[in-house]
Amino acid sequence: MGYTLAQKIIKNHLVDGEMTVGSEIGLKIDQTLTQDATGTMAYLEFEAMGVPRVKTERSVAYIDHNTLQSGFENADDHRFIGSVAKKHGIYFSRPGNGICHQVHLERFGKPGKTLIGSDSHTPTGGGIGMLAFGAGGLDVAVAMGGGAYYIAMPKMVKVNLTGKLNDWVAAKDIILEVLRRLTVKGGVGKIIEYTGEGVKTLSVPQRATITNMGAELGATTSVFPSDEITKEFLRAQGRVGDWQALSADEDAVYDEVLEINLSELEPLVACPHMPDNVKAVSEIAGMKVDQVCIGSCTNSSYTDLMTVASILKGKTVHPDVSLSIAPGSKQVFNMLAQNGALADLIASGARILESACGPCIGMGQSPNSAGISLRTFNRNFEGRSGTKDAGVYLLSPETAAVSALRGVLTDPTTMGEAPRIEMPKAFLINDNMIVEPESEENMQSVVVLRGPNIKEFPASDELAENIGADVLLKVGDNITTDHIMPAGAKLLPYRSNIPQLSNYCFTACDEEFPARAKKAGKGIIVGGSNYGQGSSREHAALVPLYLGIKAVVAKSFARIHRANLINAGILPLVFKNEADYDAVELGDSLTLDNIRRHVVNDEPIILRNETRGKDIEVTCELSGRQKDILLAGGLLNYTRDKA
Ligand code: MIC
Ligand code: SF4
Repeated sequence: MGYTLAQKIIKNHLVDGEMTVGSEIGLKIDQTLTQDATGTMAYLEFEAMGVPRVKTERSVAYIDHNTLQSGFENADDHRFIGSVAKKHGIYFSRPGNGICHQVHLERFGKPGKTLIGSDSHTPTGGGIGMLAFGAGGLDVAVAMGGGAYYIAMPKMVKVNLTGKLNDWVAAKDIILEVLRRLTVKGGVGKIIEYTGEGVKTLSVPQRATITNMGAELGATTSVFPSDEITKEFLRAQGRVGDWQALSADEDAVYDEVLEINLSELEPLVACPHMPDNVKAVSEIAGMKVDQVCIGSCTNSSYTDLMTVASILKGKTVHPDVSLSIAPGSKQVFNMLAQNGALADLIASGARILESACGPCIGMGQSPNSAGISLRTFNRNFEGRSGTKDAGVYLLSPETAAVSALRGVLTDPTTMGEAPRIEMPKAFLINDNMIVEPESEENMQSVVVLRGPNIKEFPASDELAENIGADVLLKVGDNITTDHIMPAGAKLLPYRSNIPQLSNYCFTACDEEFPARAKKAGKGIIVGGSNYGQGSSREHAALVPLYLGIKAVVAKSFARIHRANLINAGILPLVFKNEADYDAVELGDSLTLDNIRRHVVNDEPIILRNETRGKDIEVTCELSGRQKDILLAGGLLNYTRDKA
């Protein structure tokens, strides 16, 4: 029996466990990346581990999220990350160089290698045949120190692409179609592999759009084969030596197959407030638009922005629309400047932003009250844009650009001839914004620069024998980490200041939660299904830890967040019968007895609702390693104990 592409890469990197679906496997990690919003914490954790120099083939620290710098905090964090990187053997991509995933694809990613990044969209690397995962900062710190990365061996899903995209239909429409069919929890525990004749019609940036947004399926990761198209992309990046051919075996066996005929797709749009709330653009065309934002790690490549420039050329953005454009990298930005396309964008009235995440994470450009914002991004969770009552729609650069001109959501297929943009034979290569680390001999001389905004990492205790605590919050299905620990321009500067962040935990759902938690000193959270979807931010676990949360009981968890809870020493418990979700209410007193013993021996766990006199069965499926981490009170304690 042959292997799928992902199974081949896993097999080459397996250092622990067996490749049976659901069981825990440890993977050797070749490359890591961090961004600044999760990076400060990751590097504090790396320092706490006491490893002098990273042991990976390549580790890169990017600055792309917190670039607004409305106070000293972000600039201090950039300096901290820059100096820590220099000292410990990490390449440093300076602010202005671009969004981590775009730059990593251009300059560092290699087919067949493993990559983990402290950002949920790290699977973008699957566009050039890498096996790339989003992870919490602690997992990235451990990988930098040479430790394995642990996941549950995923199921394999094949998406068989046939046909060819019609004019005006984009890669974004392919992944929106997958989201429409599988939903935001349809990818949990699965790797999505793209195969079939249709793959040959897609460029690397198009493939990367698709693997990037596989994060919204909850998938472990997504991957494309590495073929001649990959080779030409790497050649154009001056890195053809990094190429190798990779594909699944003919007789590979998949757990699930999805057929998509590219010729049958039409422009699609994800409506508020979930990426899987997908409709055809033609269904809701004509809706008045207030804002259009083009960019983000999903759609800010050279070809994306050249397409936009050719649509806008010689025209003016509709008077009622604010259009912002953020190129994904300095390479893209510079190429647009050199070939004149930037002049076309400026002339049309577009507001050009620096190469960074920007509006995608609420760093500026929040829409007006109840505003309708069309974005080429990957997430449209309620409030993420910074305007709570805004309606954010996710769509392709093509649909975004034509709608910006018309002032209403417009089906681009009604616009006549589509622009044709060729992939460049050679990209503009200038790595002057990537700082190399200090040599091993001189690394001791580097002084790490810490600002006053960096506060202690919250301490966690060993898992208690008995837990008694009240339900401090009860929430519904599909709670995102943006609900748990909101981001945006006001809060992102405090990513290294957990005490300050704690005042905003869950305020998107319940303004009173932080005060209630501080008063109680300890508590339990009750959630629905797919709890913790979205971002990889470990702050969504560290802040609850700081607030005394001992356990989260939910119908099901998203992968990265569940791992972050375990890493923080918080119990992720699952209702054995989903209906028991209704048997606990806000304020109920709950007890868990002999929990250490039950966890160690895989015994049934009873959650007793003292208020209602009801016993509820919950489960906590853990690998041996995860048990040890929880017993120790988190991954940091566990790693220290082991050392
Ligand atoms: C996001 O898109 O939500 C982020 C901001 O990039 C996060 C990381 C973070 O919260 O810092 C992610 O996707 O992991
Ligand atoms: Fe940045 Fe947005 Fe991509 Fe997250 S999804 S890495 S905030 S561009």
